[in-house]
Amino acid sequence: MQPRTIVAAGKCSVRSEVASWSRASPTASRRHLSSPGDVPALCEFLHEASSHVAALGPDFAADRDRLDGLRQRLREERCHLAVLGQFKRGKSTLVNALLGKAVLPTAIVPLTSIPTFLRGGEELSARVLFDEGKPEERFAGPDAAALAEFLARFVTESANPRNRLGVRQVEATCPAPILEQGVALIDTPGIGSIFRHNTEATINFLPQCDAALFVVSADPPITEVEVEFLKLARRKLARLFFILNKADYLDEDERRTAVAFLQQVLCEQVGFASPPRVFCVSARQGLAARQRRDPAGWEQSGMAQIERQIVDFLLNEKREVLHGAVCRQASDVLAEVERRLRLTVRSLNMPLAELDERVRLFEKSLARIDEQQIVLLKRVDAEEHRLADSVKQRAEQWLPKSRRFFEEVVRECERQQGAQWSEEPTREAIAAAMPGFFERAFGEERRLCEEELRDALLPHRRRADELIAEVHRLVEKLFDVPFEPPREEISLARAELPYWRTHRWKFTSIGAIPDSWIDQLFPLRWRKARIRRRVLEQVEYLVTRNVGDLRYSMLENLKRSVREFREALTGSIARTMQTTRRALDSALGRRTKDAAALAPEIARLESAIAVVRHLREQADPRGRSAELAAPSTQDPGDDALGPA
Ligand SMILES: Nc1nc2c(ncn2[C@@H]2O[C@H](COP(=O)(O)OP(=O)(O)OP(=O)(O)O)[C@@H](O)[C@H]2O)c(=O)[nH]1
Ligand SMILES: [Mg+2]
Repeated sequence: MQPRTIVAAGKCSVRSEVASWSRASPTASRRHLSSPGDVPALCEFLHEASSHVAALGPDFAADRDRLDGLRQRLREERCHLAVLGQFKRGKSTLVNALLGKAVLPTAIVPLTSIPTFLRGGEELSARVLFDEGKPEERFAGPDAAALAEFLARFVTESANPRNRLGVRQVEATCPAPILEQGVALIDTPGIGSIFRHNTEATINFLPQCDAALFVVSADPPITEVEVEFLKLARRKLARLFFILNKADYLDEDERRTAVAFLQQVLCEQVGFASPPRVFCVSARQGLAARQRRDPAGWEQSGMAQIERQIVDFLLNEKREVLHGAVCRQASDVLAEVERRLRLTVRSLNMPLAELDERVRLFEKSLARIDEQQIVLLKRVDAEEHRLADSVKQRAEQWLPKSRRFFEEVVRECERQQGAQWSEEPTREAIAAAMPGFFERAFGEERRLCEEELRDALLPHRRRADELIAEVHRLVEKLFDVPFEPPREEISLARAELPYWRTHRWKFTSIGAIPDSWIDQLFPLRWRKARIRRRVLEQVEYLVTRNVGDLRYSMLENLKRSVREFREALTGSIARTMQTTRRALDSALGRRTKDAAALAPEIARLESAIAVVRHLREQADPRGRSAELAAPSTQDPGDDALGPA
């Protein structure tokens, strides 16, 4: 799109320029931008702003990229909605119903063992990622049943017991209206089954979800495992909705009783202050209704309510927060553009000798800021070493903790089996407990590591902000261009996919048949001692390997987080320095022209400043752009552009 204002600048006055811009897009933008749900209007605004900024020349390419990045972020925004619950409550069926297609495997035995992440797409497809460099597996094709069959090979306990295939992540796309609206659905392994690591893995990835549907059913009523899980989930999830599934088994009276019972438990045992709303549905009937395109059946199944009330609510709520953040960031980018335009204008108007002198002073001070940046980066390096030591120390502590835990598992087996104590069931018990124990350890470690990292890096982030502010203050002092410190730090960074890892913790393997034969030849006490020695050797081996993996994962996470932090930090300081330098260079370059030749140049820049200010006011009508009068562009005609 050809930018309207700036290309034409220089041929007309600032007043007519800005006035014509205002006429071209009257109050419409203002009205749209103030409505948080209107993502298309905000996208259009960002596109327009980006075109204006791009037309200012290559020195503004990074600002244009930032505006384009915001637009991209807005477009890609998704609400991550997980479906949680005890095994066999109908979670996978509920996701299928919301999609209108049976793409996830379902069964009457505990099944889903690995989370599946579903996004919108033009056709059905899936991708399975593995640990240890194994090539990914892909599916594409129109057949939902074939996709379900493909997924069943990887995400089910029966086909991939204890994740022996080493699956790390499973993603699928599906052309479904709910996914196109911006919801991403995550089907999760059931909690409380005999596969305890499934429960722990689900708990570990809760912080990556925006909200969850917690699925229960009347038969059996909510269990102790669910209550315990909910106590945890409540702390980690901002939004939790309750679904009573399999309502088709119940008549009206039974439904009322089941809902009342569930609400009572949620208040008395989970700690809700007032009874949360419970949605009664039949996911199975809902899916069937969707498949035969029967809107009345869909409504009757109760699923329509979930779609309407929960999903719409979540999307709007999330959009509102994001809308505000994007507007403020767009306003900050435009403020920065405006600041540099002013700097160039100010420099063009300055006597040449004075300009040279000030640029020299500016460069001298920048060298000092550069040095401080190097000191800052050294401190971040030292912080990384300190944090890595702390991760290593904590990992060491997991060794005795896990030894104690598994020695107790061994003792418990011995107690239970008495004189019949044998090796094989003990190894099985260790194998069953190992992934769950380490999933929990992983969750605890990650939480601690994140807290420590945040506390450690915050002062350095502040110091970097101070250095950036110093560059701005320098410009303010030398060139009289006002500086506005950023109002708040808004992080829009969000992983496209939740970054959970499905770990493959090491567990027991081969039985020791020959040893157990020999054992029979010994008296009971000796036999037990032999078994104990062998299983404890095995415990030691497994515990050491798993703690090693835990430590490796944590150190890798730490390295990645610090690297990203360092890049963001140096990036923002360097950007501020470079762009300011370029604004000055550009002014110095133009100063070789004679004064008369500069007049249209200055008029063009002033007109651009007026346009950028106008854009800022739209992005952030209550922001401070309006308060900051622009001395060089102050023009009676600008009054029309005052704050809304
Ligand atoms: N009657 C009835 N049966 C249902 C309903 N929803 C699911 N089921 C059945 O319940 C069984 C379990 O369904 P799944 O969707 O596999 O349950 P899940 O919660 O994903 O199970 P896991 O993955 O093992 O945790 C299947 O036989 C489904 O057909 C429902 O609304 N009504
Ligand atoms: Mg399932």
